[in-house]
Parts: sequence; C-alpha cells; structure tokens
Amino acid sequence: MEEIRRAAEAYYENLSDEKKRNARFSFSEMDKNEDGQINLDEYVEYLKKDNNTVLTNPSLFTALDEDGNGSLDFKETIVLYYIMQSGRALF
Ligand SMILES: [Ca+2]
Ligand SMILES: [Ca+2]
Repeated sequence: MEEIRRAAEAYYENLSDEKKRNARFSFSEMDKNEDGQINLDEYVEYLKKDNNTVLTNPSLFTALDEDGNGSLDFKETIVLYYIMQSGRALF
C-alpha cells in the first residue's frame, strides 16, 4: 500500500489544475454531509453508482485510511482517485 500511496501522490502532483479541481470535485461529491471526511457509508454509496464491487470492498477503505481514524480525508482519497483513473489493480 505504501508504494501505491507514493505513486498516487506523485500522480496528483503532476495533474493539471483542471484535473486537480476534478479530484476536489469528486471528493466533495462523495462527502455528502460536507464534514470534510469520507466515512464508510459515503464511500460505499458513492462507489456503488459505478457498480464497482472491488472498490466498495470495506477492506480497501481500511487500507486507504492511512491514519486509521475510520474516515478518509482528501489526501487519503487521492489514492482512490489514482486507482480509479489509472485502472491500476490493487491486489
Ligand atoms: Ca462526510
Ligand atoms: Ca483517515
């Protein structure tokens, strides 16, 4: 997970401003209650739209939650964004 996290951060750094805005937009779309954090319910609800059963796996949520506080901040969701954009398989 550490390797993919570094790759995701590098990926995000190199995005155009427009794509960075897109990433922010995706985050705010996911964050239904607008508390700046994505909880598991918000996460599953958002990804269910894509019928993406790999991504909705709660163990991926746990892996993304780097500090283990039970929710994802923007930095933690960059990894998800990277996985979705690159189509990179996690496991
Ligand atoms: Ca939230
Ligand atoms: Ca967290």
